[in-house]
Amino acid sequence: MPTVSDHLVERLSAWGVKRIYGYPGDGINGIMGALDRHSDRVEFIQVRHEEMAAFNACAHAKFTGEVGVCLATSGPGAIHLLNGLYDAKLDHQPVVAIVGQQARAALGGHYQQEVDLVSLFKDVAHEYVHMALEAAQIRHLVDRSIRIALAERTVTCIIVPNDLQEADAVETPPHKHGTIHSSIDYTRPRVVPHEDDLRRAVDVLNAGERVAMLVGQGALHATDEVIEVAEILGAGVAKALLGKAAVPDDVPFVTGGIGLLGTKPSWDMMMDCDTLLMVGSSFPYSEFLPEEGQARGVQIDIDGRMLGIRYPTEVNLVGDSAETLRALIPHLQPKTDRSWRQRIEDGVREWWQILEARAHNEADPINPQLVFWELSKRLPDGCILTADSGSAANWFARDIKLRRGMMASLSGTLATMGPGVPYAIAAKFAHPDRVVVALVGDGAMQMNGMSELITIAKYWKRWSDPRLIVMVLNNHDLNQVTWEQRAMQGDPKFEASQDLPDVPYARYAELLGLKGIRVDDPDQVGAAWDQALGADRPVVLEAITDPDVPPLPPHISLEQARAMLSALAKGDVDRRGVIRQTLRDKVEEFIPRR
Ligand SMILES: Cc1ncc(C[n+]2csc(CCOP(=O)(O)OP(=O)(O)O)c2C)c(N)n1
Ligand SMILES: [Mg+2]
Repeated sequence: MPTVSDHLVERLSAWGVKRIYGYPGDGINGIMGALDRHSDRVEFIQVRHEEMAAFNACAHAKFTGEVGVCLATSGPGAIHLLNGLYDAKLDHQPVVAIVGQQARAALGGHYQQEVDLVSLFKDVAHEYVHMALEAAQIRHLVDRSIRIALAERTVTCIIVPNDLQEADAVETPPHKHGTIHSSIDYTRPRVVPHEDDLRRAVDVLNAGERVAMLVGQGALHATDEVIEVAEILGAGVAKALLGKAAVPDDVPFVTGGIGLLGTKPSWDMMMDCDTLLMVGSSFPYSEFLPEEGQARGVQIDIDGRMLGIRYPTEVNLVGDSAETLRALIPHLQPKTDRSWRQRIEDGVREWWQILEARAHNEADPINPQLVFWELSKRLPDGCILTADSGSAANWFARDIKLRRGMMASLSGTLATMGPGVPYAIAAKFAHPDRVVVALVGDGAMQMNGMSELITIAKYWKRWSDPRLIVMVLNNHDLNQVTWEQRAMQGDPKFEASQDLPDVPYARYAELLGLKGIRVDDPDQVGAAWDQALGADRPVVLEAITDPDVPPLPPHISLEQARAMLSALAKGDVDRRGVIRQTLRDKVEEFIPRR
């Protein structure tokens, strides 16, 4: 007789779920038993911490478009999931969390590990969180949790008490009053605005003389359409972080990132445009967008809730980005005056030269930008990149030139530390034939990455191409925040909070049976990447980098410059190095170039 847990696993499998990331506990022993019995259909991947399982599930969704599934025990395991689930929710990824609970008869009895899980998950999984009380619920709880996660691109949760997990399955509820008869199958709709609304957008876009496009993760599948529209409109294309792979960085009118991690050509374009076309992006920082009234705006988003909240756009279109752009294209008039476009392309060309020069500025010992610059030149076709929150996200955003067919992601909206390595692991499971590179700081490595190296060591032999490179920026500093404190608060570096203990990451990797490469000489950075990319197993590439190289916004405001000077005046411990590096990088922008 199949149990409720067998039924649960079979139903997940029938939905196409092939892999579940999780960690065991007595709240889910029944489900673990069923996963063992069905291991030919659904693979269980054991991680070190439930937060990682949630990051894995989020990354699975990001890199496959499928629903990601994670599993945790009641109480502590469920609580551990939360940060990863919020990462998925905020980045609009379909993730289903399955968690155990104490036995039904014990609930309400201050029982061991009894946590009010429906309330706990009520925010992160507000679209759908339910606890099963009856075997007959399992079928529709699975069906609805997956369908709602996919349809709303969000996190859902089902809670299964441990005694129910072992009860006899009810695969088909009785045909009577008070039962639910659900089914599998979900297809994404084709969402295109009405013709009248497309027309209104066309009028705005055709009237503009200096069009700027901003694309985000909603445009990841609309590469050709974005490029074609930009060609017709003579526009430049800036990219929000999650949309970095939407348009290749080698396209001459792609201005790159926007915002604190962005580029000067994106900044210049936003400051001078008269028309803004936003596609699949909810980039939050208004100071990097045109001032209200400067530009007429059109926004396209699949989710009506995300429209008209970043810039007072005049035409807000609910639609799939590729479909909607395709519908607009026949009505757009080619801009004959190409001077705006020319200005953008000139700015982009010059910016890449500045980045190259900045990457080659001397530092002590290695300039972190050089590490990214050297990787960028060597990226294998079809590789997948992940980055962690920290200065790595800056250099990833700016210095890496993604080409067509590559994928890249990070925690875009929650901007949490710690997903770099677990994202990379999920990328390897989803695409074992592709090279995956995680770009993480030493803080993130100490927080999550080091323990997840154990997961890599456990599983890497299953991957057809074993190459997974974890690059650690070993700067002994929580550098991104150290710089924020300088530039925003005008505070000097607070060593008690910012300094990180030194850890031999490469040697630790070797201890685990992985390859470890440590580089502290700028002349060896390229060779280190070659070695890592040629390895026969996963690699930790530890780069000893200089914390005094500023991950500065493309355009420092006067206030930020003042704040920084005051931080330095208050006796910043790294003062000399900071001034030297800031000046070096700034000077690069003013050197005239061919
Ligand atoms: C979970 C979490 N805690 C704290 C932060 C704030 N934070 C953002 S970046 C950062 C520093 C990261 O340091 P590290 O990983 O060493 O990278 P670095 O900036 O030094 O390259 C911190 C503390 C965060 N985003 N997420
Ligand atoms: Mg660091």
